Amino acid sequence: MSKKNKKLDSISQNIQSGDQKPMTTNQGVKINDANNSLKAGERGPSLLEDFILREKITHFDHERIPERIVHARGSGAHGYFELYESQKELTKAGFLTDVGRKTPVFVRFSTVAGSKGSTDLPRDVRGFAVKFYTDEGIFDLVGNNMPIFFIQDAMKFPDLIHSVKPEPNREIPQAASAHDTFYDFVSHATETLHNQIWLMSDRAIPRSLRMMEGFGIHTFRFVNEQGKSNFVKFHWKPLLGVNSVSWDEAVKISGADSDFHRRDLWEAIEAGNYPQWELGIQVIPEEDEHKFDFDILDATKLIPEEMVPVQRIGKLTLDRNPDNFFAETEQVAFHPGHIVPGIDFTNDPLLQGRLFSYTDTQLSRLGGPNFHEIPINRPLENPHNNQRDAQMRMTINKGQTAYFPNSIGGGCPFLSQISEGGFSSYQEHVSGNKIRSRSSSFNDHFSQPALFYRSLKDHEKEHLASAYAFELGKCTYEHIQLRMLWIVNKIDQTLGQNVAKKMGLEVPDKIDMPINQAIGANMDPIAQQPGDPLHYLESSAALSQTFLSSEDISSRQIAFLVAPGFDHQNHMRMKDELERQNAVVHLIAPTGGEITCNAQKQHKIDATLLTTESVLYDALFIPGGQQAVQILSKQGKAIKFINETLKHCKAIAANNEAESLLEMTYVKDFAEDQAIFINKEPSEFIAAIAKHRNWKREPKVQHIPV
Ligand code: HDE
Repeated sequence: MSKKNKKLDSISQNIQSGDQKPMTTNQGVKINDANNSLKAGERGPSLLEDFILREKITHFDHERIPERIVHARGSGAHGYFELYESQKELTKAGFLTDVGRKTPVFVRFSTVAGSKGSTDLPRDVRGFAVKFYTDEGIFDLVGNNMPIFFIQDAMKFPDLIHSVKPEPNREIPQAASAHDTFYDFVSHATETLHNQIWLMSDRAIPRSLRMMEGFGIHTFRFVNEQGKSNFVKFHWKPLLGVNSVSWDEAVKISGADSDFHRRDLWEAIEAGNYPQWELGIQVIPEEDEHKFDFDILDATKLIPEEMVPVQRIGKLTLDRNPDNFFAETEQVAFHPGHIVPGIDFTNDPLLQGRLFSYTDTQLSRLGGPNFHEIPINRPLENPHNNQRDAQMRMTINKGQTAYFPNSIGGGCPFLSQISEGGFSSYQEHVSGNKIRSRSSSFNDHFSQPALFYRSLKDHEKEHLASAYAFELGKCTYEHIQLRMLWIVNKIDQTLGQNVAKKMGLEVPDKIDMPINQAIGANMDPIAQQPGDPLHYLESSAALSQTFLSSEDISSRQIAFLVAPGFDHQNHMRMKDELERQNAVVHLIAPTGGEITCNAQKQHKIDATLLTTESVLYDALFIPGGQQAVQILSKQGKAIKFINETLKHCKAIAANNEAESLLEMTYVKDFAEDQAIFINKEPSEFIAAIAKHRNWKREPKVQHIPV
């Protein structure tokens, strides 16, 4: 399949390879010796005139640029978006009306709090930023994998981020919300609770970047050709379903392979297992703006899919890895303010603040106002206007004029009528006093966190309570722990009691907020919830991640535990079946290189018990073979591998002699388990892999000591 698209064509002129080329200086002079500096005598001092050394070292000295203030750790990929059906009743945006158009995209996924080199598996929100290179200019949908945000007003963003980032005195902890300053802030600013409870859920530790939803979060506007506007919320629905790892796995993955998500995305695309999402929209007619029990301009609220269904209107496919991480993934500059005709903003005060921040931050991160000229940031058509000069200007603008209107330049570049695609802002009627305040319609901080909790399945609720107990258990100030317990209990009493029990604390009857007066309006959790949480919906199925599942096992990583003499027939039968469905089989043995099976054939080992861990795999198969089983049964790491796979509720299959190996593990106590298969058909194992985990096993494996 051709991976060419208009954007890739446009950046191809900047792609370079040194293949078959002589090495040169940046000034184009061929280099004869790149190993030694110029010296006065072989053992003498180096000479300042060595322009080759000076140039090389100078460039190296300046290789780093500031990492993003937030979302520093990220992974990107190219792809395209295709529309199912014209949305022209709603919007005039070309990429949403022109069926058959393939719009190039670049997507960057990220964690939020950690530094650029931090682990892929912290408990954190994930960024999901999509740059559409449309024929009408760039549209960026800069969203997250959770449908709501922590705060309602941009004014509080630096406080939120300062509280979650490493504490400033010791720069500890890295990429973790489990510390005092975060919970000190959260327990004062209860508007954060909704995003905070999502952060405690499994959504915060995805199995793969390819298996998470994305959300535009804010309410945006669609505007059609007739100038009619509707409110809209954007969703991305992954075709691989939504899946997570357990917290125990996340902790271990961070040690075993801290690039786990980055590698997973890269390898899936290289293998042709292209990740896909459907673009969903929730449309709210303007007349319905005030019909909800919450304010649709409040970014801490979602609109349950039961109230406004999500219509799937198109598909995103990621089919190409970047050529160069820095040039593309690091230098890409997203901005919620990059919109095209047919899309517009609302007065969400968080969105309004973001509209300022994203250009501003690039000025220091990318070094000046010409960052739009960097290949990954260029729109499909070259921009034409009278902006000029500044650092690193690439464009050579011809002509005598750099102002508008002009006659010397023939009036060019000229303006476009709205009918010719000229952007014109939606003419929303606005009136009001100039006031630094927040609308009381934003006040309910507890109803939606409670709805979220009520909507989860039992195993998700239990994970969530453990996450709270872990995070609060890492806080060292008891008054912060107690304040949080009181708040969590106010969200839902069964949750509050469960967390308190896990922590060995009691939920307090009341909390002291002695500094209320000093912290100002909107910061008193007691005042912020008028009455009890509202029950406008008992539960919303779409809030549980079990809502989106998939039968597709492509790119799932399956560990085959083997040793010399392993059973060839069982191995091949399972391998063929898994690979037919595009799953990835890894042979893991006590030692590397090649080993011989019981059919005297040689097999290349992908990883050894030393170089890999069970947490990097989705399921385990042991093909048997008498000699192999004997060898494996003497390897403590093999036993641990099996027990850990069991503990993490993954599917396990084994044949013949391997049963005696399983007898040495806790698997022997799980004869009735729905995801354990001894001498069964590969199809049964595969069906269990597609279910991701057998969560029913979870309460029964707590005693397993791995
Ligand atoms: Fe961001 N955010 N943000 N944010 N954000 C940045 O921009 C900011 C917010 C999001 O892969 C920064 O280029 C403010 C919500 C993503 O490059 C910065 C506020 C949502 C990314 C910034 C928010 C996001 C960013 C850092 C509150 C979900 C990574 C570097 C008013 C809808 C994009 C940069 C990428 C990045 C500011 C709130 C998502 C500093 C001030 C809400 C996915 O400009």
